[in-house]
Amino acid sequence: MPYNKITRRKFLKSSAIASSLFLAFAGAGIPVLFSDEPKEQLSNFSANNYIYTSCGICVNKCGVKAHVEGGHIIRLEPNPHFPKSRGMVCARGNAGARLPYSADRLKFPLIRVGERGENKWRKASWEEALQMVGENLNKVVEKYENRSAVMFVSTEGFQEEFFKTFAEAFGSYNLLRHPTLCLSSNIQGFSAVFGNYPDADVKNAKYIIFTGSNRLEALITPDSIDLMKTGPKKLVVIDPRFTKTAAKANEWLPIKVGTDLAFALAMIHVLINENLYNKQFVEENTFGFEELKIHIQKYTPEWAEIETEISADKIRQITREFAENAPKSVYYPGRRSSFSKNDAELRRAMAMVNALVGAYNVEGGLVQTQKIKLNKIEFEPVWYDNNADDRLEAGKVKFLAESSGAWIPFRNAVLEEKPYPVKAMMVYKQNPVESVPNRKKTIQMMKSMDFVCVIDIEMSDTAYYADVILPESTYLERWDPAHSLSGIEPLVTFRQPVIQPLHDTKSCFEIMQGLTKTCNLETNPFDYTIQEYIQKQVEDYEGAYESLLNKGVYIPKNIPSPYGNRGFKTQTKKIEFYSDKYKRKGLNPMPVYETVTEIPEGKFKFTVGRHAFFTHSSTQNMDYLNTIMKENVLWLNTEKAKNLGIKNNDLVKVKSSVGEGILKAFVTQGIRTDTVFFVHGFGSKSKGLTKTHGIGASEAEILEDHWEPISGNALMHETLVEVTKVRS
Ligand SMILES: Nc1nc2c(c(=O)[nH]1)N[C@H]1C(S)=C(S)[C@@H](COP(=O)(O)OP(=O)(O)OC[C@H]3O[C@@H](n4cnc5c(=O)[nH]c(N)nc54)[C@H](O)[C@@H]3O)O[C@H]1N2
Ligand SMILES: Nc1nc2c(c(=O)[nH]1)N[C@H]1C(S)=C(S)[C@@H](COP(=O)(O)OP(=O)(O)OC[C@H]3O[C@@H](n4cnc5c(=O)[nH]c(N)nc54)[C@H](O)[C@@H]3O)O[C@H]1N2
Ligand code: SF4
Ligand SMILES: [Mo]
Repeated sequence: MPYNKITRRKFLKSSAIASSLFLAFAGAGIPVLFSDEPKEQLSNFSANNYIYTSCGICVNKCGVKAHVEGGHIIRLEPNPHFPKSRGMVCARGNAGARLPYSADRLKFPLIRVGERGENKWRKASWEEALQMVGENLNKVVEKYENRSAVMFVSTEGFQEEFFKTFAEAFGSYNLLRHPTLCLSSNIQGFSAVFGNYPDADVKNAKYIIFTGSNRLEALITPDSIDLMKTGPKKLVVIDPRFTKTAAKANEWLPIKVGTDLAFALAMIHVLINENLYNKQFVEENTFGFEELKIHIQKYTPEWAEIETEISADKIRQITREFAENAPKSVYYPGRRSSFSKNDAELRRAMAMVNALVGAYNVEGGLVQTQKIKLNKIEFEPVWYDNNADDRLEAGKVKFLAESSGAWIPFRNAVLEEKPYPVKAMMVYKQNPVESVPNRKKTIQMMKSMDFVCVIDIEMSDTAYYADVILPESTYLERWDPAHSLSGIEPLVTFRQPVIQPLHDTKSCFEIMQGLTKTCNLETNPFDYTIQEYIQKQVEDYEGAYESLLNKGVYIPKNIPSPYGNRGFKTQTKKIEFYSDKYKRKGLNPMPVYETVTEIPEGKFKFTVGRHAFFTHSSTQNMDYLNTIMKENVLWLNTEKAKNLGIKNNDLVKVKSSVGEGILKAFVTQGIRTDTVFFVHGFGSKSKGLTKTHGIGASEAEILEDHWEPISGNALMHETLVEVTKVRS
């Protein structure tokens, strides 16, 4: 067999950290997994009724102070010691207080008894469930003689590192994470130019352009709060939809979907041709300016007007204002960039606009983030006979992030069973049935597996198609490792339980300890308690562990100023307007615009996006949040609605080439005539999500599975749909 057979094993010498640690904890032994003993005493619990931890409802991980009375959560309040969230807990963060008490939680392990997706389960003990997972994973490895026949699926989260460690110890290369559904092309584009993916100094910027960034609904801390509290002198929002951020902007430019690269290239044209760029900065810090100057000549504002439907005069005006306010002006990098086919190149062009005016590593510009380094407990990995080229989708993506994978080409390769079969799936805290475009294909992929295990807190649409479901304790019931949050103001956070687990659930850490045993792994990477792990992580910083326990955060003294040139990690050690690296990969060394496909009469571009009450597909079923919004609705332009005979609240069908959904219409002037939109996370398949099952429509059902080959990112705004009235 050509792929990673368990033939050759090589033991790496563990690093100095690892050996000293293994010595230090040699006496601790493997924690007893299946005892009936109560879990560890909750720290700080008896001392007072406030416990510091961090929110687990979205990627921001805001600091919270849990008010607990008699073992019951009263409220989650903002942690005043936590600068990143600026003293804020959002609606979702507040509603988190109800999460442990949700009736729809997974309360004990479940084993499937009917067909996949038939919703027939039986209750199992942890011993039985973990045993079953171990046996099945080993069976798949034996049958296909390939450890990578098991795929590991997870999204960022504190405990995710234990899941990834387990995957590594297990010996599979096929880890699939969220970035190619989210921001891969953003990271790729900005890093190609700067050598890193910077943050925007929103607090100090005077002029900000948001292009497809909805910061007042798609919350990113501290940006969203800084935008509300201080705000720039001028805010320009480019979005086909009148979002809450657009409502707060000085100008809203409803751009034609997928054409932002034309806008950015025209800005570069104006900056260079009108001599508005920062000559000294460009001379000292950049590479390829002369090539860019020639390359950009064809991209005039008049040309961009035809593509974007934003007037040439407006593009000139915005560019001049941008230059006037520089270097305190920001063409905001944004976060999700799984948009349209030009996206990876758009992000390069946006980086170049910022670079041309010298808005880099200066107050009010883009700033290279800092990160506080934490220790890890290393383990001695068994190196199986495989290598990174054995990733299933290897060779298909030009800049594949091997540790995150690329979802859509990976799924295609599983379905084709090429170059080798992948026949088991372990999922942690990700919901690919709803978060990967083309739901039918994901379900088909899951049905093609010999074995599927999902670790979740509720019966997600992905858990619904599993063989074994392992329930995790919620973020308020468990210890989570320390986590270093990078940014202009970096810090370290963690989680400690604020209440005892309410049901027969375990943390991912405990589950991975259990699977290490039941899979008979050659190595045990979890030979410590979680508190020992956290202490090890922060041991280089005096008082850090105590600070985490007592304040929920640790910030070292003497963090250097974020401003000032710190060099560029590019090939030329300069900001690259021209990329030799791209050229060598057969790509364009400078961004080239590809015209978007026309939208035929009777069709619309389907777009996706955030809502302030919801996190992706995971909070729509939550108490409080579901009360505020019970279903999703289709944003449809007033004029078009009239032509189609559709009125507000009429039931409409949205249909693409891969699927359809039925939901109510929201007739509005706040969206372009050629574009429609609805909020993600409704129309669930799972009957275990009692508030969203069959309510509203699912985006994943309608989205076609387009992707781009530079970063492997999914393209969620390349689907055309038809809208028809079902009934009034
Ligand atoms: N259609 C559509 N697809 C999208 C997007 C979109 O807007 N529309 N957005 C894209 C983006 S930007 C991203 S980042 C991805 C995100 O996509 P995912 O990473 O899949 O995130 P969620 O949809 O929030 O699903 C998270 C899952 O984790 C579970 N969960 C929550 N807390 C815990 C916990 O403590 N432990 C465990 N074990 N499980 C937990 C939830 O119940 C849920 O099933 O989606 C992408 N896909
Ligand atoms: N409340 C809340 N906040 C969140 C999250 C959440 O789930 N809920 N998720 C977090 C995560 S993981 C992410 S990735 C971020 C996402 O943060 P953002 O990327 O800011 O938000 P999105 O809502 O995904 O998409 C942004 C906007 O792009 C617009 N758009 C669509 N097509 C185009 C186009 O062609 N051009 C332009 N200019 N605009 C277009 C959409 O109408 C939408 O308003 O949010 C983060 N914050
Ligand atoms: S933005 Fe809201 S949901 Fe996200 S971590 Fe902060 S409080 Fe929690
Ligand atoms: Mo995301």
